[in-house]
Amino acid sequence: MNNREIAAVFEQVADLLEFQGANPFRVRAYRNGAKKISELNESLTTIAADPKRKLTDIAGIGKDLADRICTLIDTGSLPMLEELQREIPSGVVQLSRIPGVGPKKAVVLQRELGINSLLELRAACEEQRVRSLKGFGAKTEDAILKGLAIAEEAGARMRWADADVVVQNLLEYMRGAAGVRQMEMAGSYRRGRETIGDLDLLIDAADGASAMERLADHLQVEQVVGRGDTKMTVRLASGLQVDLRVVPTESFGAALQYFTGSKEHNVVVRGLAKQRGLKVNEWGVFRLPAGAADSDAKGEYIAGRTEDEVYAALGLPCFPPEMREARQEFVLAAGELPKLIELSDIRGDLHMHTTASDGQQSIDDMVVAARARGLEYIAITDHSKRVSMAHGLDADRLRRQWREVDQVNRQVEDIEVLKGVECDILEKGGMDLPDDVLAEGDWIIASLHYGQSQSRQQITERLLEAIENPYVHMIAHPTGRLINRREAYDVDMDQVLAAAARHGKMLELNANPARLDLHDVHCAAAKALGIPIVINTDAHSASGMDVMRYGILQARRGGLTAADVANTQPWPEFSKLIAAPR
Ligand code: DGT
Ligand code: CA
Ligand code: CA
Ligand code: ZN
Repeated sequence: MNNREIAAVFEQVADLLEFQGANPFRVRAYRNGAKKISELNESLTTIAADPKRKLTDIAGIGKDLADRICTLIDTGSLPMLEELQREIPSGVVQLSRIPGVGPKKAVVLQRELGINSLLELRAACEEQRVRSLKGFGAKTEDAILKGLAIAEEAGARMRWADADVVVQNLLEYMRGAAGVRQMEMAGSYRRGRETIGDLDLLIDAADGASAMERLADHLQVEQVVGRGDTKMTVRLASGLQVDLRVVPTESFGAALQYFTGSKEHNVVVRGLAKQRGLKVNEWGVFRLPAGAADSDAKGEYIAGRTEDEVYAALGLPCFPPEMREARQEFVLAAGELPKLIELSDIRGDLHMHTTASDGQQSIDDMVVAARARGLEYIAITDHSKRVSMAHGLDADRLRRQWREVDQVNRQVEDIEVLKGVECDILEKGGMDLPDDVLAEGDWIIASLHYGQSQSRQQITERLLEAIENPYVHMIAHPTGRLINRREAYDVDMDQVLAAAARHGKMLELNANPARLDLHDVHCAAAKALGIPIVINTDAHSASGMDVMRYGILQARRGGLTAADVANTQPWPEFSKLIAAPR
């Protein structure tokens, strides 16, 4: 964690403590600490790692805060904050973040008016109930309304995996509407984007009005934002907005194509249509009378029932939705589109943790889980000792674990179990375990968990050094970003990719929905350089292996085929890939 992130955690703690009405001195200690930290010129991680220095020597950092800083650096989270978050309704924390509200006012709004969500806050402001509160007034009310607009503008985008839960529930429910003939979720959800702004639901139904009625009645619907004859917008309790469109059967494919997007993809599609004297919109593909000004002329309907039909009318293949970003797809369409990777192509999972470090289950449990998912090989890759809060393994413990892995592997006939490790790349550079230890493993992952706020040059050099280490097979989660939570560390990915290609090393696509790291564009860049990608779950429990499908979606957005992904290879082939002379 870098200073800015630690400061943000302390600010959050202060907000929550204040909300709880805690001792103001305690609240101030956290706020002060946050302020001091954000003004520091030196990384807390560096100071904490130096045995000759103490965090408490920093002005404004007492024993209490110093301990919490250590916890944050070691684990990336703070149990105290998590507990506070459990106790305090998240809606109220949300309130306090609205510009013009703040924690003090949030407390009053919650206590006096029972407001727990942004929607309730907006309603209260619009009904002018806020201005009558002591210390608020009409000006404050206005400021809060403006603040709400800003917050909505910045509106958090939901991770795909979280949106997927909402989508599955919604589709299941809407299938119960009368006379539904076809139903699809279009938009960024269908394209498998990392985050989703809103949901775009298309329904072809005998009775559109009753489909809209059913959506309005959905328990998850907090507000019907707008409603027309064929279009309705609702906001769900999760904050996600859903645009429902009722579409005639002969236009369903055209609407699906149109509302799947992306906008950029559709711009190119319309351009190509125009070259053929055609016009394409959400109602269909139309042939224009010769010499007609395309925007006005109606034209003759020639396609629209299915997406296949729409693209075919334009002389284009039906692009998988994940490809529709106006990147490479129109170039690829000149030949045959690549057959994108599917979940069933995966044969191995090469990043997972057990109780030896921060996992929740044993090696045997993970083998059982792998078998249930049809895998042929797995690697046990617990953390190395640097990750002290995860009880990372030193050389002795790792060697003992590897003997156990060998034993399990001998007993298990149907699955190859590899002796692996997720070895930290140290802040000062170099690996957390000596080469002679790494040499005894089957599968060595290098990853960078600490010193993430270092300069671009430092981080890049640390990664390059790991790639050059003859015993390292793969770099895990190469950019370190956490979606909606933490930016990637500053790294020169061009150099990392070039080095991986030069040294024949693999790069991970970590399938954890919070990571999805590599990004799609980097997957495409790696593919172009012939770098094998490995899609791993980084499972910390048996069920953790279920995230593989998110990684597959991301790989598809990167245009990867099974051949581009090393862990689609059968075990005999994969074993050759990793046994190459070092
Ligand atoms: P999101 O919701 O921000 O995650 O991203 P999308 O791609 O789902 O965007 P959204 O919901 O605004 O619209 C869905 C698709 O509908 C979009 O990819 C293309 C199409 N679309 C929507 N509005 C327009 C528009 O004004 N012009 C054009 N050409 N296409 C649009
Ligand atoms: Ca959308
Ligand atoms: Ca939309
Ligand atoms: Zn891991």
